[in-house]
Amino acid sequence: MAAASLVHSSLCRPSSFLHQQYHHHRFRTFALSIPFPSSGSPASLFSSLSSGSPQKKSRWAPVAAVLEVGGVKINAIYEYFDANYSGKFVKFDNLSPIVSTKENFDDVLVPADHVSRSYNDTYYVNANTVLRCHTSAHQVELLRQGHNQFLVTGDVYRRDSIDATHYPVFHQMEGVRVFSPDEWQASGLDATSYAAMDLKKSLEGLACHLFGDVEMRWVDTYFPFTNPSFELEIYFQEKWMEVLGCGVTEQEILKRSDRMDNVAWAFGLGLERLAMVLFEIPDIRLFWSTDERFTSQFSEGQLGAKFKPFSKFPPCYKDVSFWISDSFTENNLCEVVRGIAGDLVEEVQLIDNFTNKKGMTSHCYRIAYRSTERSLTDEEINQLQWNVREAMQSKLNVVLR
Ligand code: FA5
Ligand code: MG
Repeated sequence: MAAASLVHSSLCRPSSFLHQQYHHHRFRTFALSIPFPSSGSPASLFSSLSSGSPQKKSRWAPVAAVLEVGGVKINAIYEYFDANYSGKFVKFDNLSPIVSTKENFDDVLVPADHVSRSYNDTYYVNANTVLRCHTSAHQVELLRQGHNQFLVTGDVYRRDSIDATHYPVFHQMEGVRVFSPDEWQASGLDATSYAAMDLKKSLEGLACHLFGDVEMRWVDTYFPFTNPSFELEIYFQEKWMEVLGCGVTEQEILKRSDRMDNVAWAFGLGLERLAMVLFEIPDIRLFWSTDERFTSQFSEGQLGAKFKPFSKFPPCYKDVSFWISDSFTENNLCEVVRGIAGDLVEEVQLIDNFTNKKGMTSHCYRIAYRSTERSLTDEEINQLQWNVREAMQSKLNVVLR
């Protein structure tokens, strides 16, 4: 899960300011506000939260072509698992994204003081209810229902940084596979090594199935629910991009679901990130674009399709320096910036950080404004930056320099 510092701020809670601002996006199921681009598409995603809504289809319509992209990549992953595990993986793709803190955190052993539990990282509906920040929230209920091999696909929500590979709403697919003792005993390996080997083999196989020849690497990492834990990175746009987290399930999770004698692996992959590699889509914001020049490229939903950039509009950089307060967090700043500039903000990056003799800390952030669809005028950007500065002062309790 995203590592971010745990600092409390009133801004972390669903605020009436944000609620009013996004009111027109019609969150009908709950009064929770998430700063989404004013261009509209993510709102259609939200309305689908009220499951069974008759309008669901039409709300999705503006991003239909993009979802087609999603449809293709999900099918390709399903195909892989069906082919390699003779259809034994059970698929779930309509579990509610509104889950209890128990499901999202406790059931998967997330410690009480883990950063991901903070209002700074997760969208809380109320003290005991969140918008799931990962599909791992469903692991335990499905294990308890008796499933031993399953895939869970769904929308997940996070307060996070802003750049080409992060967005506050995205999609994950969770995979879980439970082994019985005879499966590893025959191998001569211990249970954990066997599961880790099978996990890496399965995911490398999936990457080959999806991408063919790409450069990838395994990185050791930490998750509260797996040990050992790994991330898979793919070399994309001259950088290593993390596409999934995975590992051998903690025995405690199996114990709690009556699988004392078993071992299991689990993974959670970022579907937009996979699609970015698959279709050479350079920026995650494009998944929310209603621009014909983008959507028309994927309307066929062909696996071999590659994104043809229609033109790259120039970015405009604005720096903002300020003395931080104790409650300052980067996620809060990003939420303020996204709340004002929507999808016109491409990146928010800390470029300078120092503490003076009096112990006051100054940060300088560089905000990159760039539309994926058109050129922005100077006036428009100046106005955005002005509004961002105003909002920073009133919402973040920082002193601009
Ligand atoms: C998790 O969410 C773990 N639940 C994954 C897992 C499952 C590990 C089962 C072990 C066992 P992480 O926070 O790294 O891990 O997110 C998983 C993937 O989601 C990332 O690799 C990335 O592909 C994607 N992702 C994370 N944050 C964002 C974001 N803000 N925007 C888009 N994609 C994201
Ligand atoms: Mg990660």
